[in-house]
Amino acid sequence: MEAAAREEVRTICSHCSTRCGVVVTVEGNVPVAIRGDRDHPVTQGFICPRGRAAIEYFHNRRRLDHPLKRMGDRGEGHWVRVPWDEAVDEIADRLKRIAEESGPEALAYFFGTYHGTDQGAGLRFMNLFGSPNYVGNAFICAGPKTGAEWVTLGFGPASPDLASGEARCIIVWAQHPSASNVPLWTRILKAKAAGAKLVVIDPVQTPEARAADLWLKIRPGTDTALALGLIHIAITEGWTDQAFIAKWTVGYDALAERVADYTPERVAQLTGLAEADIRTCAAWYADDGPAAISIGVINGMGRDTFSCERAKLCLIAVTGNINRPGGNILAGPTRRVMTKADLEMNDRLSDVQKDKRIGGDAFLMHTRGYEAINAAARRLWPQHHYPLTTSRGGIAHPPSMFRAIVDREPYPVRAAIVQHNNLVGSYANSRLARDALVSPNLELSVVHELFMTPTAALADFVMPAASWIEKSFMYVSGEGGMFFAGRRPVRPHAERHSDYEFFRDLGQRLGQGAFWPDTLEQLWDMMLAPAGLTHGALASAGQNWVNDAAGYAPFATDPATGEPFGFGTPSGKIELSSSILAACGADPLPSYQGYAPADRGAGGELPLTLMTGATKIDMTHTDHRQVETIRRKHYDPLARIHPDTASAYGIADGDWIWIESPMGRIRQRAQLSPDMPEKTVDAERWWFPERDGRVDTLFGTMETNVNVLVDDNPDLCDRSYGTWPLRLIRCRIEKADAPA
Ligand SMILES: Nc1nc2c(c(=O)[nH]1)N[C@H]1C(S)=C(S)[C@@H](COP(=O)(O)OP(=O)(O)OC[C@H]3O[C@@H](n4cnc5c(=O)[nH]c(N)nc54)[C@H](O)[C@@H]3O)O[C@H]1N2
Ligand SMILES: Nc1nc2c(c(=O)[nH]1)N[C@H]1C(S)=C(S)[C@@H](COP(=O)(O)OP(=O)(O)OC[C@H]3O[C@@H](n4cnc5c(=O)[nH]c(N)nc54)[C@H](O)[C@@H]3O)O[C@H]1N2
Ligand code: SF4
Ligand SMILES: [Mo]
Repeated sequence: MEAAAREEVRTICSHCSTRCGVVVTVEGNVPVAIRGDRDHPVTQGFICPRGRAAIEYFHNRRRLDHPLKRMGDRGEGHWVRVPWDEAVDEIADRLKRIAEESGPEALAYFFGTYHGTDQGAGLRFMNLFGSPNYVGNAFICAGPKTGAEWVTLGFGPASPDLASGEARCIIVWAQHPSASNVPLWTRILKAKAAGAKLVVIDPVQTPEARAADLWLKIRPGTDTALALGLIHIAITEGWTDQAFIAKWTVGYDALAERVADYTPERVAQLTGLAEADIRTCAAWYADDGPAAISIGVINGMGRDTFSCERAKLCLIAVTGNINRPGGNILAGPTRRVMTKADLEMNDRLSDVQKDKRIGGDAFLMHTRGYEAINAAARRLWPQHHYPLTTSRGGIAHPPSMFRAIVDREPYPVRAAIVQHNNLVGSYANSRLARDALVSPNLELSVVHELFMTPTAALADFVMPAASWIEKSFMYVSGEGGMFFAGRRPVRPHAERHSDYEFFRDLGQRLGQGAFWPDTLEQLWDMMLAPAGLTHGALASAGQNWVNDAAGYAPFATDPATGEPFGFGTPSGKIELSSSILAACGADPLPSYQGYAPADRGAGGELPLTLMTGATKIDMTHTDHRQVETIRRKHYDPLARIHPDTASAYGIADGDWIWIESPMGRIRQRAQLSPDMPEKTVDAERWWFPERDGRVDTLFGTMETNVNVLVDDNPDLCDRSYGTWPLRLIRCRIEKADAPA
C-alpha cells in the first residue's frame, strides 16, 4: 500500500477569536499534527493548550457525522439518521410554509461566537429570507464596546498602541489577556518593559494584576463610577487636552457637569478602592501620557453596560489620547476589498421587517440606532453601504426572544436555526432558554453543531458541522487593518457541512440561488476582486496576509474638500454627548446607576457576590468539555472562592458546594484561591458531555451551569443596548454532597 502523502497546510486556528496562525500536518485527508506558525505577523508561532489539542478535538468520538432527525418527544434522545439532502429538503419545505402562514419573521437564527469566517452566511440568509430575528451573544460579548465606539467615535476599535514604544502608561481594564489573548498579553508586557507603567483594574488578582505597577481591586460592576471619577479628576486637575476637546469633540460642558459629583471620595466609596490609588491612576493616565487603555469585553453591567463603555471612551477623548502615538488608535473598515458586513446584505431587509425585530422596540441601539450609526459612517466609507457588521449591533434580544417563543408575544416565532451556539449554556436564565427550545410553539428547531450539546439535544434536526480544520479561512476584519487567508487542511469527513454550505443549501431551495455561489472561496474571490486578489492565491502565498492599515484617519485632510475627514459620527466629531443616543430617547451622556439584581435579592440572606466565569486558557466558553487531555486536568466545574470566605462556611478545597441565587441553585466544586476577593464566588459555565442528555438534566446543565443563576429579566437590561447583568448578583453557598 502506498503511504498517504504528507503535507503541511498553513491556516488560522478558529477555536477562539485570537486567530493564531498555525501549520496543520495532513496525511491523506487526515490531520495528524499542529504547531504555531512562526511566520504569522501577529501571533508569531504562539499556540495555546486548545490549539495543541485541536487534532484530538478533530478526532473526538463524540463528533457528529450525519444528520439526525428527532423521533419521540424533544430531548428524549431518540434519533434516526437521514441523508443531508433529505433533511435540508424537509427543513426548507417547513420554513416555506411557516413564512407563508406567519411571515418570515417567524424564523429566528441564533448564532454564537467566533468559529471561523463563514458565520456571515446566516445573516445573509436571514436578510434574504426577510427575517430581522438574528439573535446573537454580542449583548455580553464585544457588542456594547463596539456599539459605544460606533456612537462615540464613528467606528472602532480604538486599540491601544503597543508598538510605537510611546505609551507612558497602559491600563488593562477588565481584561484577562494572559488567558483570553496571549499574543496581546505578550505585547503589553513588551510595552511595559519599554517603560510604560501598567495599571490593572480587576477584582481578581490575576497574573496581569501581579505584573502591574498599580492594581485597582475594584468592586465588581462599579467600573462606570470609576471611569466617571477619572474624568472628574482629569478635569479638576487641568489634565484634559482643551485644544483637542475644542476642535474634535462635542458635548464637553455637559459631560463636565455630569462628572461633577464623581469626586474621588465618592468614587472610592462606590468602588471599594483607595482614594489615593484612584488619584495615582488618573495622574499616570491623564497627566503623564501618552497613555493607552486595553479594554476587555467584560460588560454584563446590566443597566450601566453601555454607559460603562462610553465613559471609558470619553476618558480617552478628553485626555487627547485618540490617534496619538502611545494612545488608542482607531481602525476603520478596509477600503480595498468588500467586508463581512457587505456580504451580510443588510440592505436587502425592508424597513418594515427591520421594525419587527424582537426586542428592537425596547433596545433601540439594535434598530434605529444601528441604522443611524451606519448612515453616519457611510460619509467616510461610501464604498460600504453598511460599514458596520450586524453581528455587533442590529440583532434581536435573547431574553426577549425566549419570552416571545414561550408567550407567542408580540407575534409567534415558530422556527429556530441555531449555529455554533450552545445557547442553553451561554445565555442568562438557562431554564427559560431550555423552555423556549422545548415549547410546542416552536414547531421546528434545527441545530448545526459539531457535538451533541445541551442545545442540540433539544432539536428536531441536528445537522453535522465541519470544524475549522475542514474549512478554508479568510478574515477581513470589519475593523480594518490586516486580512488573512488560509488553506483548507482537509475536506469535511462523513456528511459534515460547513456553516456556509448549510445556508447555501437552504438558500438555493428557497429562491435565493443567485446569492449563493457554490463555494465560500468563490464568494471570497468576489470580495477580494477590487484588490486584484483571489483567495486561493493569497492563501498559498508565502505572505498569506495583506496589511491595509490606511484605515481611519480623522485628522487627515480630505483632498476632495480640503477639510479634515473627521469622525464617522453624525457631527463628524467625537460625541461625548451622543446625538444618536438622544435620538433613541436614551441618556446622551454616560451615567452610573449601580442598579443590579442585587437590589432584588434578600440582602442579608444572600451575603456573597457572584462572578460568572472569567476566561480560562484551556477551554472556549462551554466548549472543550469533551476533550480528554483537557478534562483530565479540569474535570469538574470550579467555583473559585477566597480561603477565608470558604472557611467561614466550613468549605475546604475540592468540596462540592451549592451556590444559590434568587433564580435557583447549582452545584460546583470549591477551588480556594487567595487571588479572589473576599465574599465573592466565581463560578463557571458547565455541562458534562458524558452524562445523560435528557431534557430534565441536559448533561448536567440545569444542575451545574452558572447561567441558571443569572436573571435575564428585560427590565434589568441596559436601556439602550439590552445587556443583562452578570455582575453584582447576590448569592450564598453551602457544602453539598458530591453528585451521584
Ligand atoms: N455567565 C456568563 N455567560 C457568558 C459569558 C460570561 O462571561 N459569563 N461570556 C459570553 C461570551 S463573551 C460569549 S462569546 C458567549 C459564547 O457562547 P457560545 O457562542 O454559545 O459559545 P460556546 O459555548 O463555545 O459554543 C459554541 C458551539 O459551537 C460549536 N462549534 C464550534 N465550531 C463550530 C463550527 O465551525 N460550526 C458550527 N456550526 N458549530 C461549531 C461548538 O461545538 C460549541 O458547542 O458566552 C457568553 N456567556
Ligand atoms: N482561552 C479562551 N480565550 C478566549 C475565549 C475563551 O472562551 N477561552 N473567548 C474569547 C471571547 S468570545 C471573548 S469575548 C474574550 C473575553 O476575554 P476578556 O476580554 O479578557 O474577558 P474575560 O476573560 O471575560 O474577563 C476579563 C477580566 O474581567 C474581570 N472582571 C470580572 N468582573 C469585573 C468587573 O466588574 N470589573 C472589572 N474591572 N473586572 C472584572 C475578571 O476577573 C477577568 O480577569 O476572550 C476570547 N478568548
Ligand atoms: S484556541 Fe488557542 S491556538 Fe487557537 S486561536 Fe485561540 S489562543 Fe490561538
Ligand atoms: Mo465573547
